Amino acid sequence: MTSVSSVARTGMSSGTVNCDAVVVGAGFGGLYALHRLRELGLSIVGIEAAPDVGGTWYWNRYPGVRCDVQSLLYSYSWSPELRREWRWSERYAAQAEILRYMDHAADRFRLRELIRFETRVVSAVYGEDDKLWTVRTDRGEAFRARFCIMATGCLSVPNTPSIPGLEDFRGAVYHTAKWPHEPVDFSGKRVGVIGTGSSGIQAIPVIAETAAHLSVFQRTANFSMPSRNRSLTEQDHVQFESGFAAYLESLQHTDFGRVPPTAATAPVPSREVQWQRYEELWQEGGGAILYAFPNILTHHGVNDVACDFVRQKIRETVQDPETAEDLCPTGHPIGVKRICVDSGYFQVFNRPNVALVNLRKEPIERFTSGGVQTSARHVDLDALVFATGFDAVTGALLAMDIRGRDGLELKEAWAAGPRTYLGLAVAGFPNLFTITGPGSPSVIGNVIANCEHHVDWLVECIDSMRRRSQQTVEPEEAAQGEWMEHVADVASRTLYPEANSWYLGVNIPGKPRVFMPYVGTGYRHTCSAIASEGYKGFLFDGAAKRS
Ligand code: N01
Repeated sequence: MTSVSSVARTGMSSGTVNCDAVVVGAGFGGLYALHRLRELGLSIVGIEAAPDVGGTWYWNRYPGVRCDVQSLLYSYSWSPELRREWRWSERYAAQAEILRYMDHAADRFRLRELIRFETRVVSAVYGEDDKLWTVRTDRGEAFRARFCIMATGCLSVPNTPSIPGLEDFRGAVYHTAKWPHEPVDFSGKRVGVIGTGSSGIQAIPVIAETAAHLSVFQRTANFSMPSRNRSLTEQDHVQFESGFAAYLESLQHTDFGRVPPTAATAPVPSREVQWQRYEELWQEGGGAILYAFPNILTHHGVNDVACDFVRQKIRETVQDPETAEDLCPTGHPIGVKRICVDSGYFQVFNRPNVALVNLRKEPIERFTSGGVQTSARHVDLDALVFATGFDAVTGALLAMDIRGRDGLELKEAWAAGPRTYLGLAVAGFPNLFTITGPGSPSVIGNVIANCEHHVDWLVECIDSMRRRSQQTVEPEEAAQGEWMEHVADVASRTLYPEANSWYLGVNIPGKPRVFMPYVGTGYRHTCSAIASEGYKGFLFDGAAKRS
């Protein structure tokens, strides 16, 4: 394999740049992949569309944006130095602090020098003759690499729904996932926010503080728990550090965010026992209600009580009874859409300058030059905020023209929905790895821990190939098929498929309805076992049979 310095030599010259690996994306997964692959002695090029590192945290700068996983856990675990040097200030870090952390990590490990910024990958094509990928960018550059690592993120392609008349609207238009870098001043403005997922629920209370009037356009009422965000104390840091080894160990077999093996046989707790536990968790803050009982995401009876509990909290919080009812989620179990964690979301509807527009009662018909026309009335607006989410998990992968063996297009291979082995590799696409790909736990649980695991696994695989002088690796179709069946089977035994969530892709018109994340247990054990059994289900130096 090429040495690091040889890329630097060929590096910036015109024509094709040769390297061992291209890493697409400089978010948490991409940065760690660059670090590990360089440690392995590979020559690597990172390619990132944004002007700087951060991935989704670079783009999502909307008011109120912060992480809904506790900051001490939403951190890299692989570097003791980084852990010692960095002090999170709050229980749930705001976007600016997360970006500072990522900046620091990129500088600390000299990762920026490996990355081409403001460069977007347009295609990646596998060459049968030389067994190399040619990766082309929108700057006209081409990179020839043995390995192609897609660290393109699960939530990186914003979704703006097509609603007639948007071009007529004369006010300012924003999207939470493409927020301007300069401050946006809503004071004195009549603002409309469309969407009440995690982004909308975080943005709405903050926008309400300055806007003259805020209209919240809600299609589906959502479950949200209070964050009870607060400053972290020295004691918090000491306590976390003392439990860190145990935390790392727990990651190996954690059920965090997934359905534990005990779910099927777990007893159904009484309503009183459940209610008491939910009250404790409500007071504690955060999204831990999903782990309160092993069967909360598999058993309707248990889940229903949790839903009742949150609905009661909404009714207790929101003074206007009709608004409270409109804000009560009814059509889906709790937790099967990503649970929201908020700072004063339901309370905001008690403000005189905030109104809920229930789109189930009065759907949007069109935008006009001065606002939004629903089936019942015209809502006058000076500014419009889309908090309408993402083409999640597969959006960024399918936005590139990726072609594997025999010119097979990824779009074609995934026409009926994404297919991977372990969420890490795709049959017919040798040496292409996906970090947090569909079919992996990806966005379920702590995405940084998942990124680290995926990178560690693929780096070990590449290293083992190097030791064996193997040139290509790809999943066998049969192994991939079995894995995808397993992913679907596990999801079907839960309540997850009962909501029209982005986990299923249904928020994007025409996207196949396939449950994308793996919500089973033992994922890490499975990946390790497959590796230690000689990468069972993977084929080295040979073309996999395709059905
Ligand atoms: O997007 P969403 P998001 N007309 O898809 C509505 C992560 N995240 O950006 O539910 C009217 O959840 C849509 O309505 P419905 C987190 O994983 C993390 O909020 O489809 N409304 C919904 O209310 C999260 O899950 C953090 O009926 C329309 C909203 O828009 C993920 O990102 C912070 C519509 C979209 O909600 C996505 O969250 C923020 C239409 N035509 C986000 N189309 C952290 O804290 C869509 N909607 C880590």
